[in-house]
Amino acid sequence: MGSTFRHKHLYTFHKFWDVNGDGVLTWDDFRQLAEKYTKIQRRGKLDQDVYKRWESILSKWWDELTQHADFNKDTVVEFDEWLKFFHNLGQQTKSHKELPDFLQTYLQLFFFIMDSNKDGLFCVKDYKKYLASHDMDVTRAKDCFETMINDEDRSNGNAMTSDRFRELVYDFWVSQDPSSPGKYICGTFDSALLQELESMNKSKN
Ligand SMILES: [Ca+2]
Ligand SMILES: [Ca+2]
Ligand SMILES: [Ca+2]
Repeated sequence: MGSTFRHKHLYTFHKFWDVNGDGVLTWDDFRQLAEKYTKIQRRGKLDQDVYKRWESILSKWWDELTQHADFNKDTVVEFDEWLKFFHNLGQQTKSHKELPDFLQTYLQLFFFIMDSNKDGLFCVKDYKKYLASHDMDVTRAKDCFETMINDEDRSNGNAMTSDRFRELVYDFWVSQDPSSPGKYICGTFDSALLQELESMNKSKN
């Protein structure tokens, strides 16, 4: 199911959540995400009260994700289930405003993290910092960023508002079009190796 294009870019996103790197999503990944967000919020410290709050948020996200994406009900979200989940979202929703709650909350947090200088806009400098911190090809940053901006972004000094950013991530998640405007929003994904992706896509059953 789906094209190589979708495999590649949804794999990029899958890696964000597959924190323990075993190729599937489980509660352990979400628990580690709670730790990661605690450290971001507390500047490196694993403050227990803050962690408990994140753990409770992430536990809701995990419940919602498994409800929508764990098709064979084994409490593991395999990569092929992940592809099917986004395929279904593309058919059932028209915009980011119709996404399940946990993805809407995630988009707010994602924008907050991406906007590294916290001026409320996502610009090419923020994009470069993000690519560098994820070991992605920074040399293509300017070109890739330019393919994503529209007239509204140009009137904001070539930068995206939170709403525009969410629109593009939504497009990235659900579009079947290889030249869709949001395809580079999570990075210069097309430097990844196809073989690596194909091995990810094998069912773990
Ligand atoms: Ca995992
Ligand atoms: Ca499953
Ligand atoms: Ca910014």
